[in-house]
Amino acid sequence: MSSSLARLLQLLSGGFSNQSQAFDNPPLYAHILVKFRPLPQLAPGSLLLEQSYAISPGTPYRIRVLRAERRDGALIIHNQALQDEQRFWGAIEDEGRRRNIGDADLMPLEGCTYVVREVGDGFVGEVEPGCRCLVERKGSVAYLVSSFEIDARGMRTIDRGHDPATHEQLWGSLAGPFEFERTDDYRAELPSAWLET
Ligand code: CYC
Repeated sequence: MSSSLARLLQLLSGGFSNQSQAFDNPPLYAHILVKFRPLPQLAPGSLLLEQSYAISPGTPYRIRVLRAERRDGALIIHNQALQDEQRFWGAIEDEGRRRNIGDADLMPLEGCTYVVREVGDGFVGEVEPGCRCLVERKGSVAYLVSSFEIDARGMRTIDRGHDPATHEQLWGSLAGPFEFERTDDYRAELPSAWLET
């Protein structure tokens, strides 16, 4: 029997694409690629996240280091940006460059931790309460309301930005979640020690 943290790490460690959704619903959904890959040299539960538009996989729009852990019986995923992140473009496909990512490169994104719970045979995560995950888009600051669901088949995500004063939605999907199918499986790269806790 593996722990829920181990199962979350195993489900996350993969590649995902919403190709079918994007092809069926242009222009509502861009075609996006998401990959999560273990970073064994960092603290247990650390995964490199890369998100890119399928039309330009070499210039990802978001690179982060996530760290999943159990805290007070609950599962959470910390979100960290990378100093000078362009240094790590392409690292998702290059083990040598992934290994160069060190603790000194990480910048915690306060307020942007996901709180995750087990639902059915998968997990659901939502940005922590408090409206503290502040992001800027086109010159306006918004707080992020984001959730994801993951299971053996794939992942569904929804990101929205809201005005910190009025709580009005400023941007984000009106049409519903991005629906990703699993394209790659990187669970074999998880250190066995991470799965024993
Ligand atoms: C921002 N999207 C964010 C942020 C998070 C996520 C955490 C704010 C903090 C950050 O930049 O890291 C979402 N991060 C995730 C999700 C996971 C994760 C779901 C999986 C566990 O690790 N985002 C998209 C679509 C588009 C979108 C292409 C749909 C509307 O993937 C928009 N997300 C979007 C925008 C921002 C954002 C516009 C804020 C500004 C920016 O980053 O450009």
